Amino acid sequence: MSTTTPETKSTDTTSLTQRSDASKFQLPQLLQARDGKMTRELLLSPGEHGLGMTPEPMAADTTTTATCGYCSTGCGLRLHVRDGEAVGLTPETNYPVNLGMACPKGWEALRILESDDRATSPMKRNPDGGFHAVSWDDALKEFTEKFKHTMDQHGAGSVAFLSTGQIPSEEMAFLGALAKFGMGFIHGDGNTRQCMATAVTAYKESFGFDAPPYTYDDYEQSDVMVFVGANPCIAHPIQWERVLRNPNNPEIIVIDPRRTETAMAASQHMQLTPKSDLALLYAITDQVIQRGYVDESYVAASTSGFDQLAEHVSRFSLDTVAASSGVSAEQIISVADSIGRGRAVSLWWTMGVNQSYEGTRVAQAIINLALITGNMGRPGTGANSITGQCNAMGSRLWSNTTNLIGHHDFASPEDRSKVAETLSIPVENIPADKGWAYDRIMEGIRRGEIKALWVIATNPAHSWINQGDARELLDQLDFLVVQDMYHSTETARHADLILPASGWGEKDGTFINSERRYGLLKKVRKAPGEALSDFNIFKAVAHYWGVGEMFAQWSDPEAVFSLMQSLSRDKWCDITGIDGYEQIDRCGGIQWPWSESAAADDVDPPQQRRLFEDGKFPYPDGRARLIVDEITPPPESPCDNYPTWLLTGRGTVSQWHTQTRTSKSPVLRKLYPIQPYIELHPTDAGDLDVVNGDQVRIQSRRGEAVANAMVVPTVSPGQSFMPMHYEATNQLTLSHFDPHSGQPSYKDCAVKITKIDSV
Ligand SMILES: Nc1nc2c(c(=O)[nH]1)N[C@H]1C(S)=C(S)[C@@H](COP(=O)(O)OP(=O)(O)OC[C@H]3O[C@@H](n4cnc5c(=O)[nH]c(N)nc54)[C@H](O)[C@@H]3O)O[C@H]1N2
Ligand SMILES: Nc1nc2c(c(=O)[nH]1)N[C@H]1C(S)=C(S)[C@@H](COP(=O)(O)OP(=O)(O)OC[C@H]3O[C@@H](n4cnc5c(=O)[nH]c(N)nc54)[C@H](O)[C@@H]3O)O[C@H]1N2
Ligand code: SF4
Ligand SMILES: [Mo]
Repeated sequence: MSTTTPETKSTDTTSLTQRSDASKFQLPQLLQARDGKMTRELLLSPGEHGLGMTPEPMAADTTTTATCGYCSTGCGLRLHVRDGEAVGLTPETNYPVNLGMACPKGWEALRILESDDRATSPMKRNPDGGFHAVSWDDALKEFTEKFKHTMDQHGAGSVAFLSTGQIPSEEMAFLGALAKFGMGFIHGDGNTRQCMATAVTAYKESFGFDAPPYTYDDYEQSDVMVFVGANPCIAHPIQWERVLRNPNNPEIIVIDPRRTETAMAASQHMQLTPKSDLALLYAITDQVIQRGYVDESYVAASTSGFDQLAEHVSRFSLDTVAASSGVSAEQIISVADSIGRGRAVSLWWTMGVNQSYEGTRVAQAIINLALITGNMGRPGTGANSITGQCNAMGSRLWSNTTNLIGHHDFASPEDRSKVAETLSIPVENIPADKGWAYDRIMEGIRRGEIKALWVIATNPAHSWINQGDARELLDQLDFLVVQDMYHSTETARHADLILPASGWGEKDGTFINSERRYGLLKKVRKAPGEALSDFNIFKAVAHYWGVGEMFAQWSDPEAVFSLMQSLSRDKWCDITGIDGYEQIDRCGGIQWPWSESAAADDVDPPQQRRLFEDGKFPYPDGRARLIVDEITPPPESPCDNYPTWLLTGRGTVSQWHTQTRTSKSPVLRKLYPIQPYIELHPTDAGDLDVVNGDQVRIQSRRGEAVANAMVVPTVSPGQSFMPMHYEATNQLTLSHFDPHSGQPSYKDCAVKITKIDSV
């Protein structure tokens, strides 16, 4: 299968995307001209074809607020609406998350909706490799026939979906329920496997529930903050602003192999050898214990496993760990003292931990430190995983991928009955098998077991680890459907069918941010051409598959929100007390949990709430588990042939992931290097005879890439760093995973760097 870029759209459709005045659109004529049978108007009118599609009304206000659709900070944005169409935005001053601030991505959120490569009609691959536009009717028939045929021939396990942390919870819930209960899929996962799976597994095992305990107010209430493998200056800039507002002159400790923007602002930077976190955290824990900082009454009342923990960490002597981690014994003691003496200590982690082949145990080492020092459930404390995408937390609760929808368990007959009853679907439609995670789906393709794949709002041909291999696997499929806002993504190039989706600003629903806050996104723009919200695409698929009736009550996003509320009843993530979207809007978002009983007095929820204030955890005995494990070496360390560590991650505030969105803004494009670059230490650059800006070749055992050298002292000698935003980066990375969470270990492999001599 070739990888040609889809052909450009007709002039008519291009002009559609560029016009800002909705009233001038002449959709019916345009679409009828291309397809006499089914226009978007028909598709959207409930009566026609029995589709029951939701009309997509425009907001009529002059201004309205919505939660940003990029990172998990979940800033509130005020949208300025003229003639039913948002024409500008400003950060919302009266929103408890961002208090009037936004980063450049947020400011530019509307601009990127207008772009020539927006997918404006379904597109089907031609036999010669190109694409041609087809009607929704043709596309949906093709979709249904191909998936049904594959399942008939090879069984329910031969198909899968891969989704995202970037669509609203209601759409995730719909997709997961439709695919697994309606269409009979067994396998489905999301890009949150690349991102949050480790934190989920760590919390579930340690607390008994996937429950990040904090609220952003904790950034302002701590007196000691420890950031492990997190660079919030770049990746969560408005959360970082909250740190800067802390009035306690907090001590900030950063554990990161690079001297990041965040590390530069820290009082202590532990610049450790990559992947030495577990030993380092155990040594710190041992010092905390030895130096008498354990909160014994908290440990006795709220935890189990302290004796094993103490015995285990006692094996991590200062000298050995100092030698292996490159962090001095004095600094280990000093950090232990800071954590031990702090009044309110919070520990935060992100991808430097989650994206590690032993990340689950590293996250749990962080959780252990918070627990044994009693830094939990009080203002300014917590073991706090910062999420990544705008709705990463939504996907954890609602995507129905390897967890049964609403934090239930596929393996549990009681959970299956509860879900079936709540959703009014036959219980036998709910598989008892939780299905495969992302890495296993990819391996399933390799073995020829997965033959058809539906990809929604993610771009694996760029973002999956060891990209060359991933692309080969995508080409091995009999049928690949890509549902995206843009037809030009790296993954769309491998597709057989492209379904055009509307994006943030063009649809309604809820996102859940890092501090468990449900926030609203709103439709303030018409999607271009025939693009439909993912919600309406799922509805149309349900109809064409013949299960429209099963989803009759899934009429619009708010109706699905109400189903989600029922599913959450009596769980830690209970949201039965929320009085619909209106209350979420009025209250500046609402954090879970907010149960009916909490709401009994008819009060609005307080704006800043944290979990575990009473020292009780979700396990039946109310105790958190202190979990430890053996250290394992990285599978690929630098050697003679590949002498340099390659670290990867976020490069600038203005770049988002695979750049399908951020590259569309002229303003953002000015704020980051367009060409791929690699950060090198001056000593290494000198050895390679490379100066800033020189082109270098980077080779790993998987592939090779070319990038400009950025010579900076922020990486250590022997280490290099490439942002993930460039296609080149994952051509180098090594497929390896955390065994507990299945999350890819993106940040450790070995490369060889050579100068490319200019001619
Ligand atoms: N501007 C921007 N913001 C974003 C995103 C974006 O694409 N662009 N993406 C969002 C998403 S989905 C996510 S998941 C978050 C990610 O947010 P972060 O996790 O903060 O960002 P990263 O740069 O991926 O990784 C953080 C740090 O881990 C360090 N690291 C690498 N190896 C190790 C190690 O062995 N140990 C330790 N301790 N640290 C290590 C890296 O040097 C890096 O500084 O950002 C979100 N915010
Ligand atoms: N080397 C390396 N690789 C990494 C990482 C790293 O640190 N290092 N980080 C990993 C992490 S944490 C993450 S989260 C992943 C992210 O990886 P991806 O999910 O592949 O990256 P995105 O560019 O966010 O892709 C989202 C896609 O959804 C589309 N889209 C946006 N909104 C909508 C919508 O509403 N509907 C539909 N249908 N489509 C939409 C966008 O156009 C885009 O194509 O990358 C991972 N890859
Ligand atoms: S910090 Fe995150 S949520 Fe806030 S404006 Fe920037 S991208 Fe949007
Ligand atoms: Mo992520």
